[in-house]
Amino acid sequence: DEQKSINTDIVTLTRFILEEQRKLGSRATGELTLLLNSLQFAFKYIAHTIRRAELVNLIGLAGVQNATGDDQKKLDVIGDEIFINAMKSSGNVKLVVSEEQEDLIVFDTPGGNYAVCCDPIDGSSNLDAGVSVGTIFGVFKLLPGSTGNIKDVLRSGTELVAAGYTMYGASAHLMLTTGNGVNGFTLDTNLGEFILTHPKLKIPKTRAIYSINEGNSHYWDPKTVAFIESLKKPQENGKPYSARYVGSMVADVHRTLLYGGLFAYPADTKSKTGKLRILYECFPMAMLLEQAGGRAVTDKGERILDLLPKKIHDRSGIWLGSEGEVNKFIEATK
Ligand code: P6P
Repeated sequence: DEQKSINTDIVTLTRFILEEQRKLGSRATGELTLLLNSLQFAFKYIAHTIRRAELVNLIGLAGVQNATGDDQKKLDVIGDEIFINAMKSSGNVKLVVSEEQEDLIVFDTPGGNYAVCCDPIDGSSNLDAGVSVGTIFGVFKLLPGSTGNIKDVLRSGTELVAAGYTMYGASAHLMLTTGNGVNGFTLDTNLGEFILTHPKLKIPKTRAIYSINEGNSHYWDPKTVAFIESLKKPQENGKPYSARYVGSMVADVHRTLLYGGLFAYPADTKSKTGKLRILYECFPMAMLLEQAGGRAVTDKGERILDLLPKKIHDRSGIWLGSEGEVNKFIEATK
């Protein structure tokens, strides 16, 4: 009956982060805990703003272009401002790299030992169609003795201390890793709390789903064309792969994390270095996938997290998902 189904011991994100901090014992300064709490406020406020967008007609072009030349939608600009203000007021963040900002932002407020890279509203081109979009983030600790400069973010993804995304769909889903596995939280709008709903999430080792924009196939490497074609043939079990592509990275990666499969945005003759940005799309998703037992590699099969970006908006081709599916790609195209 109703009584039995009520969980009287829910784990909120706040409680979860504090429990994680306690596990670290004296090594934990509590700073990352405070930073994650500022991040969760930003996600709650962006979720709230996106929900209202349809109502208060915020949707539509803001008439400006962002650093990477995408048409900027009003919500892109608002999401970016919400995020930057939440990071600045946290007192823990020294610098921010945002898809929406050409240069990195160094806060003049004293203190702050972290650098946050983010795409405030990834997939925003789908907003008007009500498709799920999301905020993707990666957190670096400043280099020893640094007061905050570009060297704190032009580094290997293996140095990230936290990464994840919040997908704004029917509910807001936050998938987070601090290097100790992946945990998923769902925003309860009545409580205003993210609740732990996917503890210790692991991606299935294989799944016959591939997720790629086949509209680019004319520009792909021939080996990529042959590999994707091979997935369309009946496999050992007599069935071909299913194709699933939303066109919003957060939505495509979220489905891949939960169901398994292979997501890819390869570099090609049209986008020679790929489309997705290393610092705030490839690195965070690669850390999440590896922490969930999956893989994330470049078109040549190298580990995404080992890349070293030279500029803050550098891009890379990316293949991520179930270990078995990424291995299949590497085997077929080496
Ligand atoms: P395409 C959205 O604009 C985005 O940056 C990612 O969220 C998404 O994976 C990709 O671009 C979609 O690109 O070329 O398939 O529309």
